[in-house]
Amino acid sequence: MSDHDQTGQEAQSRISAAEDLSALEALRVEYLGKQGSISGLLKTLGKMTPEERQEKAPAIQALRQSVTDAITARKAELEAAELEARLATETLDLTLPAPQAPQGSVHPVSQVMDELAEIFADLGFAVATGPEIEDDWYNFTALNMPESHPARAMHDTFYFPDTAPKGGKMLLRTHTSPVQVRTMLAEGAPLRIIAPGRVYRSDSDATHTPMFHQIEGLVIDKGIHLGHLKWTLETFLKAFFETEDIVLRLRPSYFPFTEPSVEVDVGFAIENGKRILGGSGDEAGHGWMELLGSGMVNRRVIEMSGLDPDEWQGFAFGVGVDRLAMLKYGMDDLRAFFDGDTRWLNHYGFSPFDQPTLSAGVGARS
Ligand code: 2NL
Repeated sequence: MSDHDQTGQEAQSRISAAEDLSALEALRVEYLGKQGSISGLLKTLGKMTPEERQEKAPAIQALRQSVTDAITARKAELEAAELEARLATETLDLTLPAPQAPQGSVHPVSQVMDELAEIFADLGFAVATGPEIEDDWYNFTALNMPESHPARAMHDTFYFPDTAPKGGKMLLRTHTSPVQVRTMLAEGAPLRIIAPGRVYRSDSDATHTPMFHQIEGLVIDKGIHLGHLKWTLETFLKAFFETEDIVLRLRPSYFPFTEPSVEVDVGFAIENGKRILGGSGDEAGHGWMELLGSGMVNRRVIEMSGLDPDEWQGFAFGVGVDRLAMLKYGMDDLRAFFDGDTRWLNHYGFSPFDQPTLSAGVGARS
């Protein structure tokens, strides 16, 4: 056996016996490093005559190749073993419950908005949105409240110092009606929309916050009358409060944007000092609660929204979303809605998985 064969065999057995990557690296340096023994053999080729080199070179190069291959193979083995060992210690039991972590909740106002969108979508209403910063034409004039109209003063409006492009005043919308005017102007008739969103009034006490949420509804079509309004509100309230036992009382009222205008009361009973919706308010131990305002859209509003009032009629209504949430879920302080207190949110908030659906109930709670 030649010297090279012997070196080769010895190297092979030392390499396969290397116990870890650092032992293997030491062997690589010993054989193939700059000062390594095989590197030394390669250097001797330079000093040989061409004939001698032709004779000796193949064996030396074969030796270098076989040692390189052996190191590469052993390295792969050792790395695989190391990975196996690490995986064995780093197991993760995916069947364990998730660890305690801070959890968000859906705000009751958002939940109720989703419930309302679900109910009205089922009745063929689309959701319309628009700007919260308005000009006074969309917020007031188009709704039959011209400059000097006393209702303007009653709205406790937040005005901006700026002037609107059309020359009017800029303001924070006091209701979502301007969204509906914009939608009529943009889309024409027929129309079935709800306009939910934030509205602003400079008013603050136990039952009023300067920002609150309103939802308005608008139907424009041919031959629309108060019967359509009453059926729609009854159907909506039964779905929202998840009971067939809802009795409405329509009272004549006044809004500049509707004619006639109707205030809608809902009957309730008092149980353990709490108001429970249901039954006629005229029974003993019962009462009527004012819930929403509505009416047939004033023909002047239809006209200013770009439609012919002799061709198109409609009804509209408006109701406070925060108030609906309080009534359905039993909160008693409106101001707590906007404090951002996580204890309140943990108590009254909803799971993101409680999606309102008409089949499972719009107000599902986990
Ligand atoms: C309430 C009652 C109401 C409307 C809002 C409306 C919108 C258009 C045309 C006509 Cl575009 N009416 N909305 C109608 C009646 C009542 O709100 O108590 N608001 C605080």
